[in-house]
Parts: sequence; structure tokens; C-alpha cells
Amino acid sequence: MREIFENIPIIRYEGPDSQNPLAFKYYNPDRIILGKTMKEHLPFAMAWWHTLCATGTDMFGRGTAHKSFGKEMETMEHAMAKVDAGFECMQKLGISYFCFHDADLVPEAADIRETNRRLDEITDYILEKIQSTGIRCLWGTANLFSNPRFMNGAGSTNAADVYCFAAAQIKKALELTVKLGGKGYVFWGGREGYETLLNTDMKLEQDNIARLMHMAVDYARSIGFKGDFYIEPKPKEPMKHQYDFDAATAIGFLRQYGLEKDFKLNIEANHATLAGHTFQHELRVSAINGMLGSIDANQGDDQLGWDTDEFPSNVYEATMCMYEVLNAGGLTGGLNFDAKNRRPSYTPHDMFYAFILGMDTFALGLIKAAAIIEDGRLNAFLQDRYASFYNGIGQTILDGSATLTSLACYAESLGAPAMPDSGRQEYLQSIVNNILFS
Ligand code: XLS
Ligand code: NI
Ligand code: NI
Repeated sequence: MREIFENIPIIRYEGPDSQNPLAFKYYNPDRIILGKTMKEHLPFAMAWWHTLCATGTDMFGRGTAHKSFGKEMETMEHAMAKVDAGFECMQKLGISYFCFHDADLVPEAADIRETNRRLDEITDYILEKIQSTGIRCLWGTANLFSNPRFMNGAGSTNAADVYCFAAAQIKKALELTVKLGGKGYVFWGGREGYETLLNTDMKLEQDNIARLMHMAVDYARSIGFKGDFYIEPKPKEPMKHQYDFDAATAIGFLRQYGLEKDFKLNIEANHATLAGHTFQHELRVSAINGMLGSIDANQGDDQLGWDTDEFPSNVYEATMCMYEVLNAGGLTGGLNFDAKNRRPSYTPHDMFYAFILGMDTFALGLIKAAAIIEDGRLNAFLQDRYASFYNGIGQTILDGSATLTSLACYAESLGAPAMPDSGRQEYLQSIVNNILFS
């Protein structure tokens, strides 16, 4: 087997004092945290599109990174070389999962039947790699946003023929996901939205998206898919407005259309901030609704209003993420690095440095989140803050025996209401800092 990243060794844990750029400082897969190994807590995944396809092209310039992997671009030989490169990369980093779009795997042909034949061929090869390495598919999806035919959306298109092409791609992507043993299937509605309401039948579009999702669930279950479907919320980009705006909106949509049993959410950090939320907020909304499925682990830039898909470096954010994940009892999905190098970081070494950064950031986040939980002060404060609901009049509210009249009588008996206890935000923030930096 040809080695593609010849100068990159297997990346091992060397500890925080190591200055070896090709070693983990915090991610120690076998270390036990709260009863599970780090590897179990952190089911990392490689995103096929960023890692194997993206070259750093932007609106103003060509790619800077070479990802031919020694073959002619846009050929089946190149598609095979991407498989080799991807599996070598995951093996060297100790990453156990990957995520893919159909369009990431092979060059699209003019006729969908030929594209599907190519997809069969490449997934035969991927399946061999899965069997020989034990690396698994976290989730698959169909790219329903790049081809110009999807300019007005896929499920939300105005053109029934285009809707059928979307259906055909979803059908095939589901078959491939099942073939590769994928744990989940993602709907990211990049073009499922609008540019202007002047030309948009919002109700029809949303009804049609739900119809497509129902058909996808029915078909997937009929071919043996047991995993979760995910909606990946994002408020905008590429469309001005996207229907899956944020976690709360997506959950409302799923419940409105009776899809909530089959779907959970795939929360992306950078999408949360584009929606005007924190990453932690989106995770909490998902978790309290029983919908926290998987995570696209990346980060945005506070000064930029678009999806920069950076590898996560912010330990505070990662700590709050893992705090939510631990409190929710873990992920059924995984942590997919939907992240790419900055355009000037274009070498294979940069790619490995980026993954090391991301994996170490989440390892630190896990260590610190577990420390916050073990420390117990935050949780104790929270219990105490709501204590008035666990006895006396508060208890009657929780157990449903209260009426507006009983509460009003009680209020009258008090005369003037008391002030609630302080929220103590700054005190709590100092506890978090104390744990983070000790
Ligand atoms: C784009 C999305 C996309 C999904 C998969 O912003 O994050 O990459 O994760 O279609
Ligand atoms: Ni994503
Ligand atoms: Ni994104």
C-alpha cells in the first residue's frame, strides 16, 4: 500500500510537556474520565469534504492546497486516492469515524445512473477499508446544494423535476450509508430557504421538505437503517434565510410534521453563533428536548458573519460543549470535524496540526468539564437556586396541584413579595476559570 503522507508518523499522546508538533498533548485515548475512556467520550470523525476535497478556494482566489494525492483530479483514480488518503489520515490520528456527502466521493457524471454506478464502485472500495481498519461511517448525506439545479432548494424547490432528483440522490445516499454501516443520516438544508418572500410559497416549501423526509424515513427503514436521522440547523448561508434556523426551530418543525421519533439534531458550533446563540445554548436546547444526537465540532470567528468552519481551538467553548454532553449522558452520534485549514495553511502537515489542535481542544474540554462536574459547586448552586420549587407552594406548581387561585391566595398571604436570591453569575464564572486554569 502506497503511503501518501510519508513524512507524518502515527500521532501519539506525549502529554502537556511535549513540544512535538506531531503529538497529542491532551488527547490520551485510553485515559479514563468519569468511568469511560477518552476515546469513548470523544467519537471523533473526519469530514470527507473538507479533509479530502477542499483546497482553500474562496470567492477571490483559487485553491492553495494540493489534494490530487498523486492522481489526475476528478477521475475515479483520484476518488480512490482520496479513500487511501482519508483512511491513512484517520489511522495516523486514531480517528474512528468519517462523514460524507455523495458528491464528495466521486466526480458527478452527466447522467445520474452513471454517478450511481461510480458511487457503487467507490463504496465497494471504502467498504474494504472499513473491514480492514475497523474505522466506521458516522453519517452520510446527499449534497443537495452544489449542483445549479438546486438553486431554489431541494425539498423546497419550486420545480417538481428537481424535487425528484433530490429524492433520487437521497435514496442513493441512504443506500450507501446503510452499505457503509453509517450510524446516522444528515439533512443539512443549505438551500432549503429563500432569498425573497416575494417569490416564495413558504407553506408549500416546508410541507414538501417534510414530505421528502417522511419518504426518506420510510425508505431507510425498509432497507434496514436503524440509526438516527439528523437535521443540522443553520440560519443562513448560502440562502438569506434557512428554514432549519436553529435547534428550537428545527425541533418545532420535526414535531409539527410528526418526524420527532426518527430525528435528532446535529449541532454545529459555527451555525449556533450565526443564529445569534452560543454553541452551549444550541446543545442545551437539543438535550432538554431529547434531541441531542451528534455534533459538527468547529468554530467560527467572532468578527465574521459567515461559516468559517475553523478547527476548534477555544477551550472554554469546548469545555461548555462537553459539559452539556456529559450532563446529557453522552452522544449517540459523534464529534465530526466539519472544519478546514485556513487558506494559507496549505500543506499536509497543516492538516495534521489542525486535527491535533481540534482533538486536543476537545480532550481538554472533556477533562475540564468532568472537573466541573466532580467539583460539584456549579451543580450544587443550581439545585439550591431552584430549591423553592421542591417544597411548599413551589412543589404544588411542579406536581400540578396548583391553580391560579391557590397561587394568588398564597401571594396575598405574603403581602409584599421577597426578592429572589442572587444569580451570582460572576462568582460562578470565577469557579469555571479556577477549574480551567488550575
Ligand atoms: C454547511 C454544513 C455542511 C453539513 C453537511 O455549513 O455544515 O457541511 O455539515 O452537509
Ligand atoms: Ni456541518
Ligand atoms: Ni457549516
